[in-house]
Amino acid sequence: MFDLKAVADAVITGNEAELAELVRTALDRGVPAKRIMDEGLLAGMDTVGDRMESEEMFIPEVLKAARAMGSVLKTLVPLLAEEDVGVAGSVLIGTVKGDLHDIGKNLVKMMLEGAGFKVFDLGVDVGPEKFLAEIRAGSPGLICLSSLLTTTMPMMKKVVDIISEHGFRDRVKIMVGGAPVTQEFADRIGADGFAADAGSAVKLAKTILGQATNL
Ligand code: B1M
Repeated sequence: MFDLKAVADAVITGNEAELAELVRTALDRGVPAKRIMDEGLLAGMDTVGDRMESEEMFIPEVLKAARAMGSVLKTLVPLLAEEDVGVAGSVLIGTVKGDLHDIGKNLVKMMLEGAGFKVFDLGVDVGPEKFLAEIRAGSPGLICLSSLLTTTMPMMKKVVDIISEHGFRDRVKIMVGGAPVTQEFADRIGADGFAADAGSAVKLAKTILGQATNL
């Protein structure tokens, strides 16, 4: 029986070397990657969020935790991703303007790649004009927007609006996600879908692009 609380604690303390070792050991002992992710990494990051809110942890410590978590995603994500899909389409992904959170966005990106999507990552703090320029330059079938702050959620609507205003709305599908985002919000801003986590993002992307391109 492997204690995943140790994994969560290594995220909380931002101990990268210990976290890598614990994740390796857990995998060696046959703990499923999904359990390591849910009960270890995400549980740890939830505690970080709570402590941030109650001002027991501050930005430098939160960043350390975020870096530690990011460092083991490369090991875990390929194990989480489904293997049975061919290339399903191309996706443009980014965290919207004003928002610098990228762990969840990176997780969604890696899971989509693992599922056979070609993903172009615009990074964080991406404005509506940048999304528009990239849609013009390439031909993504799907745009994935991430927002972790209630204050940056309205930026998602701006992205949807600029795409519509420039006549691209019927050519691209738009999915939104991030901790404060809901299905109701997605409907309200005219997005095509909402995904609560990286696994559902992959499923929804397949459905949406399947609908769009009859794959
Ligand atoms: Co920030 N932060 N932060 N932060 N931070 C939150 C989001 C917060 C909830 C913490 C809290 O107070 N409890 C709070 C937001 C409150 C609110 O808006 N209601 C907050 C705040 C206030 C802030 C600052 C304003 C703090 C300050 O400066 N005073 C500041 C803002 C900076 C900015 O962006 N402009 C800030 C800064 C930071 C750090 C830079 C220190 C760091 C980010 C580092 C990084 O990302 N590289 C950080 C962190 C780490 C967090 C918490 C602790 C963890 C976020 C995370 O990575 N979770 C977070 C608290 C929390 O969420 N519990 C918090 C793990 C990740 C795997 O989950 O991102 O939810 P998540 O992604 C999930 C799903 O949401 C979904 O799938 C992912 C995987 O399952 N998903 C998508 C995400 N994007 C998707 C896109 C899709 C589909 C699904 O496309 C279709």
